[in-house]
Amino acid sequence: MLVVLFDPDTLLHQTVELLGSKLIPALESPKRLEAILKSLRISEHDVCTIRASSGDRGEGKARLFRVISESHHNGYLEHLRDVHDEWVSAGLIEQDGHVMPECFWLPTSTGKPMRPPRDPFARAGYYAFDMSSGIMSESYQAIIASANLAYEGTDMLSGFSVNASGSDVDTVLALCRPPGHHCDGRRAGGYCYINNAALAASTWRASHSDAQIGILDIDFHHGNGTQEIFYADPKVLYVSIHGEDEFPYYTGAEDECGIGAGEGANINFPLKVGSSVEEYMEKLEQALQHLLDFKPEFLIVSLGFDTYHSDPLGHFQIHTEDYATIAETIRRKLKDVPALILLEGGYVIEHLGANVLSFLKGWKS
Ligand code: SP5
Ligand code: ZN
Repeated sequence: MLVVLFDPDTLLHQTVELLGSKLIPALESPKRLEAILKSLRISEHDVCTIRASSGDRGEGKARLFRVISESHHNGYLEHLRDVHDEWVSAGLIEQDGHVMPECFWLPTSTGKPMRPPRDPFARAGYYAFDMSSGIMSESYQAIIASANLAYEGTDMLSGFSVNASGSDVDTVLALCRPPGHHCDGRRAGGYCYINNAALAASTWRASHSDAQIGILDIDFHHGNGTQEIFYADPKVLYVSIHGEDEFPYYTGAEDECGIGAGEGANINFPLKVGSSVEEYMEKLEQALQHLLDFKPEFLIVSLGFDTYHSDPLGHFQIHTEDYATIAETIRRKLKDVPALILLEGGYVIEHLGANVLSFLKGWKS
């Protein structure tokens, strides 16, 4: 059985970004989820609504934060929670303003370790790597709601959760926003603040120690954050298909294979801008074979719809019906593995709903 998870608090985050050289409303907007929800409702798909902000304020929440802390620095998490208020108190912005970084941390020859500046203005660039990760008054609430969907979804799949409707749940689609795969645990970027895939892997491990976990990243962009977090980890296989030399520009090459014990457990498939669905499917088959050989007991899919042909941030020739083929191919290859599907990017709002429905149709066929 497939469950779709949603938290209304994820709609609260709505910020700005510097795209090219223009400051605009971020393309990663609440309208994306609203469009997906509308299509799911019309098609009479059940959507299970859960809230991170209500109900369990005790042990459950503490456990969520404990698991987030495994892959995210405490100073970074405190920054996400506090920096907007700090900017308002310092008179840098009004309550409805946005925290944006000015200057980023650079590696130097001084030998000095990275240390967060106390000044909240300077700190914004210490905990970010680009200018598409603004922070507004309700960002943190949405970020935690998004992360909680990954966390609860994983629990459902491991038969752990009080929310589980039964042990026959083998797939969860978590309608996460903001997305996660660009966050490396100490920097926001590419619209991402908490790495939901890393959080899901940690959650699974809490009840299945030593588990082999597979991550398939099919957002148009390379998941630099997920790669970074698991780069030395032999138990997590990260496989990504993404636009070659596209954002985030400095990662995603074929020769990035993991390090130390993790060598071989990171596989990148950069694909030329403008690639056809046939070229895409060829890479997908290869990616899936690697995952199958790894024998994961839990599969995380970082699913982006910015591979869509007319996406403003992606450049592959993929159409709505192709998402059914992609999903069916994944499912056929890894059929008995419980799967958590996490929403990452995808910015053509008018077609997002249809693309999600197409993917779900293929997955269930
Ligand atoms: C989750 C996700 O899909 N994040 C992607 C964020 C991409 N943001 C930067 C895109 C830059 C596109 N190139 C602009 C060139 C302007 N001349
Ligand atoms: Zn993307």
